Amino acid sequence: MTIDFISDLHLSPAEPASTDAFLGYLVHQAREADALWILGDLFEYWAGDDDVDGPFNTAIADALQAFVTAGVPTKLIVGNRDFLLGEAFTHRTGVEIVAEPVNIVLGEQQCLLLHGDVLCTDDHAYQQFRSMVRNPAWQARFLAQPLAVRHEIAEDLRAKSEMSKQGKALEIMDVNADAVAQAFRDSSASLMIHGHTHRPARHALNIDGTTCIRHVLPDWHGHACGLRWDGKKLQSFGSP
Ligand code: LP5
Ligand code: MN
Repeated sequence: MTIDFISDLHLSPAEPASTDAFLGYLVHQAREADALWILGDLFEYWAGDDDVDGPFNTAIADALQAFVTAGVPTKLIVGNRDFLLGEAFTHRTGVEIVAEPVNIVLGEQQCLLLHGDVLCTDDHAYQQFRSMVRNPAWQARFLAQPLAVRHEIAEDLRAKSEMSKQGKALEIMDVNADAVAQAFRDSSASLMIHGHTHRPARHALNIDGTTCIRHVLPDWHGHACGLRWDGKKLQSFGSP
């Protein structure tokens, strides 16, 4: 059983290299897998499922639909950029959206999958922002606006985010050790895979006397990369 895990592609018309890498990955390397997990931030941002057939998104949706139809089941956990992906996207592409955290079995081990932003509990401003935009009433009000307006708001939020990150210490934008330990305890998993922080690594941790491994996925920046489970072990692919 071969399973690929990818995240943080941040696909957008402004980054054609990542789009090309993703389209190429879906017709070549990913076809060797028996399943694909996308752990959030597939898109730079997602303004709502009614944008799935917009000029840029059509190519991505078509490629995903062809990939799933070719026989590779694909599941997705939403990220902080594309949390508005929903049922219509699933209907269009065949990609199943699953609520985080997800427990899967890899070999003999339980493995916890998540985007990773919930672990960044020291970033109080972000967690407050997250609670606001994950509120269904807030989302309904946002989605009731015309698509062009939503694009403007999303672009504005991206700019605000970039600005606000400049004023934050790097440590607060990483995961909090206690939040990681608690996630391991709550799930009984000994493996964890997440993205979001853009700090690809393999961290070995002692949680209550058990060695637990936290894998952090890389972001794409124009080339396909992630982790592959080959039936026995997890290995990075595509990282420079
Ligand atoms: O994304 P990234 O890597 O730059 O930084 C994240 C956190 N930022 C975000 C914001 C996203 O980048 C923008 C999301 C676009 C989604 C568009 C679709 C739908 C929008 C509305 C849906 C209901 O997630 C950043 C973290 C960083 O990760 C590291 O973990 O620090 O957090 C922030 O920058 C948040 C700020 O600290 C606080 C919020 C500033 C903006 C407040 C404006 C609120 C008004 C909203 C009006 C629409
Ligand atoms: Mn993210």
